[in-house]
Amino acid sequence: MPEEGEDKEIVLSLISHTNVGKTALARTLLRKDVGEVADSAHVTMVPEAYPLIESGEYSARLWDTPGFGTNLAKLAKRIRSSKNPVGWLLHQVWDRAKDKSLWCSQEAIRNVQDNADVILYLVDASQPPEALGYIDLELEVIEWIGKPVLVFLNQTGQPDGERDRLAETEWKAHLEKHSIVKSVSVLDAFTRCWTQEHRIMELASEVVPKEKSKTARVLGKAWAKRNLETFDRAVDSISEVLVASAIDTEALSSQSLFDKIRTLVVKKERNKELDRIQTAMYDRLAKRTADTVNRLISLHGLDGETASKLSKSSREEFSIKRDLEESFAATMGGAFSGLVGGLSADLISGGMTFGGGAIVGMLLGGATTYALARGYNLTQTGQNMVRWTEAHFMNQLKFIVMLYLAISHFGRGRGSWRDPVNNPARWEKSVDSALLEMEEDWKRAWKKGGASADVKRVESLVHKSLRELLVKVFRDLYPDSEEIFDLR
Ligand SMILES: Nc1nc2c(ncn2[C@@H]2O[C@H](COP(=O)(O)OP(=O)(O)OP(=O)(O)O)[C@@H](O)[C@H]2O)c(=O)[nH]1
Ligand SMILES: [Mg+2]
Repeated sequence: MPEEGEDKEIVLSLISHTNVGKTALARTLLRKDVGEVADSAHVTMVPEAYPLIESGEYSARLWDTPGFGTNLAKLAKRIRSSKNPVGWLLHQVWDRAKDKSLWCSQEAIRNVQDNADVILYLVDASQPPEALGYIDLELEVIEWIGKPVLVFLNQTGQPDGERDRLAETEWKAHLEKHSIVKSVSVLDAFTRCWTQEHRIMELASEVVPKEKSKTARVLGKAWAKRNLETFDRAVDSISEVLVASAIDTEALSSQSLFDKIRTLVVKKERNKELDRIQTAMYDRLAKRTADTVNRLISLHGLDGETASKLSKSSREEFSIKRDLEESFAATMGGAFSGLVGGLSADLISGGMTFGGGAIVGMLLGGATTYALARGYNLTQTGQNMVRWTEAHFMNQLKFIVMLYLAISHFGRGRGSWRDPVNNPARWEKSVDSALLEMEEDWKRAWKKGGASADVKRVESLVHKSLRELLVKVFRDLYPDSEEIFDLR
């Protein structure tokens, strides 16, 4: 319930030097292609406000504004010597076309003065603080107006928590002289994680006037909850695809798998039944995975789809990948190691039809090629059934979790979804350690699968373990946001 004397609306303004990424960040936060994004000065010419989040009677708006221009610095002496620098700046008459740089600066200043409760001041962190001389004057202008500033470091590159902490420390030290700067944190329009977004409002709640602090707190919570709902839907989708793999089986006719493989190896003939099984299982896996990835992409407010064709490079990589032979030899206990080369060559020249399965090869490069190769490693589960091996199932799990992390970090401001070429090593480390901790849970989930699975039981084990796994990973990667997962 709103309280007496409180102000139920909060206004955040994106302010920065031109071309730092205000509009890109607005797109990422709003999950909408607002305004125009381009790599040149003064792309945004008119300030515009967008609804950001609401909860009951509380609401927040986000302003995207024209950037401060380079020419402002030329007036630094004049501005600083004025008795009323802000008044002076606002009363100059600058031509929109001829004095674009100053005209845009004036628009930014007007927005700070007239609209903002809190300034989200963006900094291009790809440059060292000393290289960006314009920042001091811009912050001084905001300081004269007296609105609180939250500094966000943009353009940081691939997510990397350790590097981010260092950058924050460095920038904090550099900006210490500006008392108006209340916090400095990384929030990259291209690579931020959704878990970090609601922190903006939490930080705002600490710096807004008293009558707005509850508003900011309520909205921070609503923002976190909105993102958490997406998370829970993502967990549902990923669980579905994993359950489908855990229970996926193919019947095998009377001759044993082992004999079939031996025939295949010794005679160097293709076994039609094994081909059919491999193809059918891969096709199903590939289709399920592609569908799920596309669902996750749109669930996260992104455009585009995962690539549906095997890229030339990963096709080539596949054909020369030694792991295929190694994993195959390992499965067969090394019995046929001398012959396996012939077999793999045979399988490859036999022309695997990956169909939509291409995406699996596409997305994780080498790691996935290995995962695919291990798919030959089908297990004999009863007399006549084969299913994915536990190891392959675990590869599938890791594969989709890594992709989900990539989607979680992909900001809409970056454009349409693009499959990752590689993922930060830090994610891999975090996922591996969470998987190791939960090894028994996942083994149990896989064991419960197969042809005669109690599907409900598998679903509940997979769903619970998956949520737990992802929460562990996010808590590890983003300790500042960990309380988000306790909200319900
Ligand atoms: N690598 C990287 N590039 C970014 C990021 N944010 C924005 N960019 C790029 O920086 C350029 C400028 O982005 P905009 O969002 O148009 O910048 P702006 O601050 O709104 O610029 P003006 O409206 O002209 O003041 C574009 O080429 C963006 O693609 C980011 O987080 N990382
Ligand atoms: Mg812009």
